[in-house]
Amino acid sequence: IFEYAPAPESRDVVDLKPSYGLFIDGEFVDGGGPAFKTINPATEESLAEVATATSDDVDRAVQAARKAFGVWSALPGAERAKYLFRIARIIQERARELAVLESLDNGKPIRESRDVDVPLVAAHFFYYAGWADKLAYAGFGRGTADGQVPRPLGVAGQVIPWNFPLLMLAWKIAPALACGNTVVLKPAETTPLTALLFADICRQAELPPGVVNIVTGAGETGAAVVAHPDVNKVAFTGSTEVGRIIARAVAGTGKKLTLELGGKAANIVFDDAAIDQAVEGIVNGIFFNQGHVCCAGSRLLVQESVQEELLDALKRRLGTLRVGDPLDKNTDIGAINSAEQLAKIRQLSDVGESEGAERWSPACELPERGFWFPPTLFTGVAQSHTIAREEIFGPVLSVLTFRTPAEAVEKANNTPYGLSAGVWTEKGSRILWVADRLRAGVVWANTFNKFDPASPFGGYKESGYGREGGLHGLEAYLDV
Ligand code: TXE
Repeated sequence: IFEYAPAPESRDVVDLKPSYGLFIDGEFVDGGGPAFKTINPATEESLAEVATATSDDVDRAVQAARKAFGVWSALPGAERAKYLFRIARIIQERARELAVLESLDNGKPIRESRDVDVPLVAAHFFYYAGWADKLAYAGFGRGTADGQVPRPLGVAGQVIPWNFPLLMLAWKIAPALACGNTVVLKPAETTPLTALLFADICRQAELPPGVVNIVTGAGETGAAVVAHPDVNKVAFTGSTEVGRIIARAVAGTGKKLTLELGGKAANIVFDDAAIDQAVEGIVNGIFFNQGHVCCAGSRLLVQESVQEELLDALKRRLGTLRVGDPLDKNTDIGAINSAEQLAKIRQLSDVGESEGAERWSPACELPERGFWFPPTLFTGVAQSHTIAREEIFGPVLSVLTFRTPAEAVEKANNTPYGLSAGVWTEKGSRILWVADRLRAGVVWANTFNKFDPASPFGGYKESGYGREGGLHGLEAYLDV
């Protein structure tokens, strides 16, 4: 009687339309560019046609946001909070619809979109709703008594990637609105659908028109948002390469900029770690969301004396991972988001082999149609190997070893990135010693990929600058 019979989550909960427009000034409107298809990466079927915003469309969206800024920024914080709380509640009410649509468009397992992405999205709106009426007294100025007043920046242009379409939207939109800014957001071209569903939620919440505008399209649309002279703040999450282009485009314009770029995080396992627990953390670190995670623990640094034991346990665990239908509640690893990303993962894995690392995957059957990649381990990886240096952004783990804590820190920091890291040890003093020396924006101890809206997130070095989340996340959207 305790048998668990998983049923695929039904796509019927989603009311998919054949085509979607842009969301400007509270209305869905046509785009001037050619419509593009967004596909289900698990089946390669087209889900819908989506409009491309031209620079004229982006201009309309920015003008709508500019007009709305006057109204929105003048509202008392408590009034803005009401809208954000309302949005958070509607996200909870429509959680199933959001989770299924996210899994359809992105390929991630429903267990993740349902239990991680969507709850965190709601949590971000609740969290920043709570800040909206407290800014003046929270260190952003102490009201008018001493002349310090926190001010919103104006129109925020936000460009986000495809790996956490809804969550990245929440990280960007919730703090911006709490501070009194208005927004023009461009979702990634392979995952535009949940941003458009979010636009519908804004309408349902009766958010004043123009406060949130969603423009869909590819890189050109994103570039038009970034370049628009009436945009006061740019927030970008995506590749380091595009981050550089945006930093150049914004240089000298007076626009504020935050960048959240790539990563190559080390997950460091010491010989006194609880091995079973570390194995779970390693699996979560690199196979969560198919490894499409900027803070993924893509380099395993294991102390030499426990390497064999750990790798044996890890391989046994990888043998239990289920790869397949993202809507099946039993699935651990879903589809790779696009043909391009799959080609990149394949290419870098081939380079790993040709440079001399040893490749291993458990026996697993992959569906015929769609974009799939098995969980993959590379052992015998040297620091000079491409797969130890470049972000693969897929379910591929590179294993390196170390002997001393100092060597672990040296290797962990030997990367142009600095977004996150993990440490596994039973010694509290060692956690502090290592964490103090790691050049990473987040260090997890005996856990990995833990997120909390109250906790700032962001990188060192080529992983970008600025922080999102928590009190620090508000700084990006305020002047004092
Ligand atoms: O990223 P892009 P891609 C890494 C990851 C991945 C690689 C390439 O390694 O394999 O980047 O992914 C918009 N001006 N990350 O090509 O191009 C684009 O339309 C303004 C890490 O998908 O950076 C999309 O909305 N915008 C990352 C967004 O930028 C432009 C998450 C991101 O796409 C633009 C994603 C331009 N010139 C990929 N060109 C992370 N940090 O989590 C493109 N865009």
